[in-house]
This record gives sequence, structure tokens and C-alpha cells, in this order.
Amino acid sequence: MACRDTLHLFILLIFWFFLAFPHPSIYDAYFFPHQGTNPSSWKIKKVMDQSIIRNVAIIAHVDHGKTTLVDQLFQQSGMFRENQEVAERLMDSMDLEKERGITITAKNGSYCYKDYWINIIDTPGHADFGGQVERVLRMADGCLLLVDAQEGPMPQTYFVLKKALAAGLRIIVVINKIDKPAARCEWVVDQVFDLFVKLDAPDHLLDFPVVYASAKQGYAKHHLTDDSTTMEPISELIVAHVPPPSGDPTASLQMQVSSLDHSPYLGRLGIGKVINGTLSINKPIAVVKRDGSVSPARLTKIFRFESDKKVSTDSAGVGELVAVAGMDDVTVGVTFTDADNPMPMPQIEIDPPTISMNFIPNDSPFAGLEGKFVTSRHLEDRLKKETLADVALRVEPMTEGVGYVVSGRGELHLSILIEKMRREGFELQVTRPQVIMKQEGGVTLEPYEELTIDVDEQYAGAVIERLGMLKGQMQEMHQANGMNRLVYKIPTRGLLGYRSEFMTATKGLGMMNYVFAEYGPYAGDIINRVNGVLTSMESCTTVAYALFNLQDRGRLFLGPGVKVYTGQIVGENARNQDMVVNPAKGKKLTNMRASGSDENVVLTPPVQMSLEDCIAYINDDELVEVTPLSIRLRKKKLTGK
Ligand SMILES: Nc1nc2c(ncn2[C@@H]2O[C@H](COP(=O)(O)OP(=O)(O)OP(=O)(O)O)[C@@H](O)[C@H]2O)c(=O)[nH]1
Ligand SMILES: [Mg+2]
Repeated sequence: MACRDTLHLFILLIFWFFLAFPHPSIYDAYFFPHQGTNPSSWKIKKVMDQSIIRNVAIIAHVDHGKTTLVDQLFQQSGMFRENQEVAERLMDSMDLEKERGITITAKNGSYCYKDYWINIIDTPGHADFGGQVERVLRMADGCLLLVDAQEGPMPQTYFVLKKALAAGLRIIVVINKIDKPAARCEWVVDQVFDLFVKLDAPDHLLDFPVVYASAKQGYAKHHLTDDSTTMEPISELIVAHVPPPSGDPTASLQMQVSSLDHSPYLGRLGIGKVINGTLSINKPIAVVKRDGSVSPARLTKIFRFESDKKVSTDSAGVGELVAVAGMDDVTVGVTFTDADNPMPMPQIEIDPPTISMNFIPNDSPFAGLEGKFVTSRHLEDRLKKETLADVALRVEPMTEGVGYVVSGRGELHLSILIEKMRREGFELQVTRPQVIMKQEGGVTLEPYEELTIDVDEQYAGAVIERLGMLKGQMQEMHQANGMNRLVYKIPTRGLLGYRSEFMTATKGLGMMNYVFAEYGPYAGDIINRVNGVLTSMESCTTVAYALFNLQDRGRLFLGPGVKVYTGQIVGENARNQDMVVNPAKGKKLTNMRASGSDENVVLTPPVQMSLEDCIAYINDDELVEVTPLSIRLRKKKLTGK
């Protein structure tokens, strides 16, 4: 009995202890010991000591493992409980990012290592979002350049390294994916060195530190022969090589917005680095807009990035990366500064768009059946909202007809917007992407890409032949281990829609990457699609028997039992002209029993096309109709003849 009482008393004591002495968060206690042991100082309400901050951007070609590396740095910093379920590629928080396994927008986060607060900026690797990388580099004082241990530097490696060098950042080279059986680390390091030389890197940066890692397996090492089970070597290099943010805490406030975010409660958030001075909630400040105008501003919230979360603070000091709320029309490039001594930062250049598409209200016979937002007004409001959040996007009304010309940095950029709208309940139709031409001295110029292809020898011939037809000019060709690496300069127009064709031609084993190279002379007509299409002659529901007969004509895009309208595209013709067909033509009934014979036909499964495939597929006289439930291809003119 006495024993049980003692036990109860003991449990009560433990409860009392936790209530009376609340524990500091892991960050406060472990990483800010110099802030004293008084619990009130554990809450980081004051500005952070500049010398403990390291601002690091992670840059690389697409899929070289940036987001996976951030996962490991976070995991190993001890910020999650041991049994806590943490999503893979945590920073890829948008649904579309998770589904596609790519990063679409740059994200901020932080972790602590020893006495240092390391702010991490995860960047997208895809070329369409390259402009973001350039902008967020303004928040960084150094960067980790990740390079795949097998692939070596790729076109986007070149692009991001060029931007990092232009920003004068310290660069730590991380050879990632060393666990791959075909890893060739020494070769990759040599290639990276050559890239630095090619980009005229200053001597002190040529001697870059190198670390070898497997972000997936969670280890990094200074030398390939080292034994390591942690990512510590990367954190060590960050602390040793990335300088703490420079900047004067006593100078006028300067905080420039480098990227944007959105909060359902607070509206738009501007994200940037405090370059000089102190940012405080209660202090009146001014904002210098992109047009140079200065107006008073008041921030309603300031957030720091702690792990993958935003944590509210009253003020932030030099070098801190923050998200601020309170200005509804905040955009990239604005500077928050002192009201009585405004000091704007130099303007942030935004790359001009390279391709455009028309977004048209849905006027197909099925309009309004599947979506909530269908009118041109809905479209306008939504697109305007997007331009506020995405500075690389441009929207203008169409000069002919109702609709909007939406211009962006590439097919992926625009198709992600369409996919987002469709999920929100919009119905719309889009035209084939057009590249944006330029006139210079009376000459028409068009954008060219540098295309790098890695392909098995047996498919190289077919690829070379097709690229020739698309006006590609071969720059380099290397052969090693049965693989060919081809480097081309090719008009952006030629590449529109080429990816899926390439994947089919190389049985899914080829790799293609491209990056904007320059504007060059107009290359003449390019025929992207040689085949014609099969269109429906009437509004009907498709019938298996009819489709069975149509299979000989080409490839079908839909199966039986699907409602289609006159002029809708149901398949691709094997020949190069269009053909009107009847996808509902049943078998002539000779007696009652024959009507059931439709079920007996065996159909080849229809070709499944993603939104991107559809956009890339259509010709100028065709449209993609997008609704929350369906993606249909149609002729602009809906005739059954
Ligand atoms: N074998 C191996 N695979 C890795 C490693 N690191 C990442 N990966 C894989 O590479 C793929 C791409 O990883 P991500 O982390 O999404 O790459 P990313 O650079 O963030 O890609 P983007 O943001 O789209 O440019 C995923 O399938 C990862 O599992 C590694 O060290 N070894
Ligand atoms: Mg990523």
C-alpha cells in the first residue's frame, strides 16, 4: 500500500516539475547557450546574433538530389522526434510537387548545427523555374552546388553556377548520389572544375571545397575513402566556408523581397534577407516599390524559418531570412526600409517570358458541365491573381477574340498553372504554345536552347535524324560505354512537344535536358507533328465496335462509352491529313442477338496523354479543353465535315 502511495507521489512530483519548469525548445536550449539560462531569453524574440547565421542556397540541375539532401540535414539535426513520421522530400510541400517529384518553388528552412543557425534555401532545378534561383540567391551568402556522381554537370548546373558566381557567392561542391553503382566521382570533380574555368571563376573560388555524399542514404564524407554515417561533413564545410552575413545593424533598414509566399490567414508574404538595420513589427517603415515610389508601410507579422515552419517574431536583425505580412501587393524586388531615410536596394531583374499560350473561356458543347468557374471574368481574375504571386508570368488580353495571352518561361511553367486552375474548379481552353520572337534591326530572332542528350548507341541514329528535321545543329558528340552524349543548339520551337516523342524513340531510356542559350536567327518552318488527327463527325457516345474499326486508321485517344462532340479529336491518323470519323457507328443489326456482339471486340488500350502531352501535341488549328474532370482535344472549328 505504502509502496503505491510513494509511486503516486513520485508521479505527481514529476508532473509538478514539468509544469513549474517548462522545457525550452531544442533550438533555444541547445543552440543559443550564449543567450543565458533564464527561460525568458530562450524565446528568440530578440534579433539573432549575426555571427551564428549561415545563409546557404542549394543549387543543382533537376533531380540531382537537392530536396533529399535538405531532408537529411533536417533529420540529422535532431529537430524531429526519433519516432516522428516525416514526409519524404519535406520541402516539396505543394501537392503538385509531391505528385511530380519536382520542386516548383524555392523554399526556406533552417536547422541548427553546434552553435550555428543554418538557413537553407531549397531551389527548383527545372530550367523553367531558373529565374527563381537567381532571385533567391540574393538571400544567400554561399551555396551548395550539387552534382550527380554519375551524370556530372548538366545544362542547369552550368546555369545555376553562372548565377552563383555572378552573385559572388562561396561555393561548396557536393558530389551527390555516390551510392550509385555507376558513380564516377573523380571524373565529375574534373568536369566541375572545367565548368568553373569555362565560367571564368576567380582564382579563390577555383579552389572549391568538395564533399561526397549520398543524400538518400544520409552520409557525406570529405574523402571517398573515409567512413561516415552522417551528413556532418557538409555542415562543417558550411560553417567553415560560408561567411556570416555582412551588413550593419546600426545602418538604415534594408530588406528586399526575393520571393513570395501565401498564407490563408495573412494573405501574401514577402520573403527576403535583412541586409542592414533591424526589422521590427512596431516601427513605422517605408516600402520602395519596383517603380521607385516610396510609401509608408506597416508590417503585421514577421516570421523566421525554423526547420520547415514559419515562427512569428517581433523583430529580426542583419542576415536573418524572414517572411513578412501586411502588404497586400508585395512583390519581388520591393525594399522595406527606414521611413525617414529610405535606402532602396538595386532592382531585381526578371527574365522575360519565352513562350506564350492563349487561355480562352471554354466554349465547347460541354462547357460548364464539369467546372465551377467558366466565364472570361473568372479567368481574368484568376490570372491577375497569379501574376501577383508569380513575377515570371505575364498576362495580356488577346487582340482577337475573347481570352488572354499568358506568357511564361516554358511549357512546364504554363502547364503547372493550368493544372492548378483545373484543380480549383476552372474550365478553360488553351492553344498551342508559341515561342516569343524578337525583332532586331529588321531581323526576326527566335530563342534557341542548348540541348544535351544521353542516349544508348542503338537509338542515337533515330534521334539525330529527328533533331535534324527540327532544325537542331549538333555541337558535340561523345561516346563512352555504349552511350552517346549529344549536344545541340536548337530553336525552342523545335523542342515543343519533343520530349514524349524522344521517350518513345529511346524506349524511355534516354535523357534530355535543355537550357535557354540565346536568341538567334529565325530557323524557318518546323513541322513538329507529321500526323493528322481523327475527329468525330457527330456528338455521340463512343462504341467499341466503331473504335475497333478505327484502330486500323491510327492510334485512338479514348475508349468506348465516352461522350464526344462534333469536331472533338478522338485519335491520331496514321497518315498526315486529318480525317472525320464516326466513333459511334454500330454494327448493322441483322437480328436481335447481334446487338450484343459489341462486347466481344478486343480493343487496343487508348493512348493516355497527360496535360503536358496534350499541350505539346496540338497544332495551331486545335485546342486543349481542360476541366476539373477531363482533358479533351478539339479542332478550333467544330464541323463534322
Ligand atoms: N541513388 C541516389 N538517389 C538519390 C540521392 N539523392 C536523391 N536521390 C533521388 O533522386 C531523385 C530526385 O531527388 P530530389 O531530392 O527530388 O531532387 P531535386 O534536386 O530536389 O529535384 P528538383 O527539385 O526537381 O530539381 C529522387 O528519386 C531521390 O530519391 C542519392 O544520394 N542517391
Ligand atoms: Mg527539389
